[in-house]
Amino acid sequence: MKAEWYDSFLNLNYKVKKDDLICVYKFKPARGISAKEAAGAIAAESSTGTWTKLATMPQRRIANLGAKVIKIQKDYVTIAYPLDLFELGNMPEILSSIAGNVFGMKEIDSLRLEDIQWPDKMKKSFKGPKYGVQGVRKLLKVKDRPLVGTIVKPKLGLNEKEHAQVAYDAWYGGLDIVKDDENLTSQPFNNFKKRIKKTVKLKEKAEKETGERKIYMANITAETKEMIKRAKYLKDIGNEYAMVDVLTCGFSALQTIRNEMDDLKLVLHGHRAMHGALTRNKDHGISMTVLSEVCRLIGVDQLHIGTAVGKMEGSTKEILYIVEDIENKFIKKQGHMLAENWGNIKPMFAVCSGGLHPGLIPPLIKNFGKDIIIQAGGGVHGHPDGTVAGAKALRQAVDATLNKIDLAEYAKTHKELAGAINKWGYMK
Ligand code: CAP
Ligand code: MG
Repeated sequence: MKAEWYDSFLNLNYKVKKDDLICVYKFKPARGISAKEAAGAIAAESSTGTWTKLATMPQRRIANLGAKVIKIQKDYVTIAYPLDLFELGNMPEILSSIAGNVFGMKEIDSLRLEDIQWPDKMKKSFKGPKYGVQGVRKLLKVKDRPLVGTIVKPKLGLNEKEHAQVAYDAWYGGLDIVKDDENLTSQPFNNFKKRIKKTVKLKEKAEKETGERKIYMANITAETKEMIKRAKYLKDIGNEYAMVDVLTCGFSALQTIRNEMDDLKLVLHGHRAMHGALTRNKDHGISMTVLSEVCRLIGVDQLHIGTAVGKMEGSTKEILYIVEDIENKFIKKQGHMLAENWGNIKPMFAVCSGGLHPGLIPPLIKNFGKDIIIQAGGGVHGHPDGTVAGAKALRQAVDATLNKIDLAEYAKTHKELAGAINKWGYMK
């Protein structure tokens, strides 16, 4: 049965208003459905419409409130959403509109939210990162080289004392950052408070011995009130960072935690566990670009975005676009991706992680530049001579790359790096 009024959401001559939110979707109409019908359905169901005309429709014109299909070009449809459709500062509501029911409709075979252009009034209703790239660099006193870090491995199973020792070895070996893994919270074998206490104590020891600032990104992921309690504990014990699994926690909880950071003043590290369920299928779901923009607006200071050279899916082209989109003030229109002016929303630090080891550092820095946070777990703790050597090898690979020295050449005088590239090889 043909829906009655979806085509009234088509307005290809519509003149976009400065307060409109603009979305680009990649779409494939279902069999027997025209591109216009499918596009109208997306606009209707993501704004004011439903499949049949309504007796409850008020006399006054609310058509202006409805979303408008402004462009259909090959596989892409562009839709303009009047600002009044949304509650400013409420990310869950905004996503329930533009990324809600639309993915389940029979009118489409597949649908992917590719990019969003955010109106200024909406951007101003979010806090953005408290620290961002420059704030994190200032905290660590590292001016322009990539930050290097590790994840304590194995991701689960170590007790608090073992965890703290692995972290200490990584810092002692020269790494800036140690983080908990995305699924380590407060399990029977590793209690949150005990872990933090032991690890922060050894962080301070490593800082004294190396003379360098060190960072511990402790995972507070839990029920929202519990997350706030854990963040307060980190603050009280003098730890500067908290880590949150942004998707499994949800954007409502993430906004709550970001609000708490105004008082607690912790840096927020965002892990994107579960993103693949949304981002992996290039025809259906939500792009990592959109998830990154949502996190920048809400105010995560740094976010995992991929490596292209490591173990996780993601192309150099897509990841490079995301690095530019989250770290720059202006982003130009590129193909079907929209231009953006981030105004006063601070740049969010790009985190490259997943299957990295010293041998992959040259292409990583060549592709994405120096404003990245490099995280290697197996690539440090899997070093044949252990964590301290693994940490040294990662730092050495960064130093060699920044000084444009071939890794094999540099390894001749740096045995830790030699150990790493003998085991894992290297890319130029
Ligand atoms: C990396 C990692 C990170 C992934 C997440 C892991 O460990 O700790 O969670 O990087 O993926 O558990 O796999 P390794 P992404 O260094 O040992 O691979 O950054 O793509 O979100
Ligand atoms: Mg992990």
